[in-house]
Amino acid sequence: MQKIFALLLISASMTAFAADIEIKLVIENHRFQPETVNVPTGKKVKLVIENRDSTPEEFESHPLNREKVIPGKSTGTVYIGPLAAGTYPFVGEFNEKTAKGFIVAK
Ligand SMILES: [Cu+2]
Repeated sequence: MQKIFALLLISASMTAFAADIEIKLVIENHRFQPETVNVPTGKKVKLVIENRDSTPEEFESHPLNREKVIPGKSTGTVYIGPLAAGTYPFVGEFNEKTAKGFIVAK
């Protein structure tokens, strides 16, 4: 039991140092806010995505090779980068018509 707790502490502190910057996104009414997310090139970025809708959403980006289901009324974390300069689209796969945006690295 104590061993597990120690491992949890270690992984928690590693996570804290894993990203250079943290950016918050909100999902509301099946849309992302903001829809354009500017990030610096060459940095690890932690996206903290709060889903305020009551239904689940899946953050999905093929160019970033990321996919994460965020249940309704909860928050999920997605790590991206370091990125080269460019525009990387993402969608909410469960509501693709409205939930979409871009990560812009520059
Ligand atoms: Cu998917």
